[in-house]
Amino acid sequence: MHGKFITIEGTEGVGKTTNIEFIQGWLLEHDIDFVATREPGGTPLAEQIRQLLLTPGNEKICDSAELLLMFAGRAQHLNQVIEPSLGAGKWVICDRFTDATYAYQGAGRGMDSSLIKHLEHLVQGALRPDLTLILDIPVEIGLKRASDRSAPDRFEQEQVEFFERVRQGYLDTAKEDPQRCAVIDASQSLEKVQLDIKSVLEAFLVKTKVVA
Ligand code: Z5A
Repeated sequence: MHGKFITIEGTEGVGKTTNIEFIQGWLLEHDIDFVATREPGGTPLAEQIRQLLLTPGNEKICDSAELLLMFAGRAQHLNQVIEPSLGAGKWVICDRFTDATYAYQGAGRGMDSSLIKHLEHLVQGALRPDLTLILDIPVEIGLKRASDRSAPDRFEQEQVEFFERVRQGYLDTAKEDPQRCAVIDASQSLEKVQLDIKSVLEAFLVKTKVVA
């Protein structure tokens, strides 16, 4: 049996890392075998690409190089981790995936979404997440949470307007694909956010069992 592919998305500091830990606990409780991973990254090579992408440096990375590096890492990650795990019946929980490319490189940087779609088909074929949790929060709150936690990476040095476009990009994706995407209000207390996540996961599990 093929495993399920769940992705977690959102702008900076929405609580993806925190809530992935919660999701892992929920999967253990339900005796579901899983792999937790992230993008950019997830394999040694893709983690090196992540370093190139996130570390602020002297050479400006042009938009098309940034886009291609995202998909280079993703191709390796799919080949080495995501596809084999799903094929072995495991669930894959991924901190960001291609919706982030539409949001950051597409809505944020202004790159043509048809170009992103083309690369998506090239790298992923028909593979898409089964469920995507979009944690949504006003940009200033997320940036404050992220800056309280650690020094800014290359993306976090962008202006607020960039993150506003990214946030809107995610909300547009959720509108276009409501069957797959669930938007969670991440400005609530952590307990409330996790109750909402749990109810989305429980509904997904029921649907999965009905379809199986
Ligand atoms: N990127 C891209 O451009 N294109 C792509 O295709 C892909 C990625 C895949 C790396 O992402 C960067 O790559 C990302 C987009 C780009 N931009 N950046 N930067 P990342 O996922 O590694 O990094 P991130 O987005 O910056 O995530 P983050 O800063 O690690 O935030 P987070 O994981 O969402 O949040 P957190 O660490 O769980 O929580 C932040 C703090 O808030 C922490 O202290 C928590 O305790 C606190 N927190 C969490 N939830 C709450 C609630 N509900 N209330 C109060 N406090 C909370």
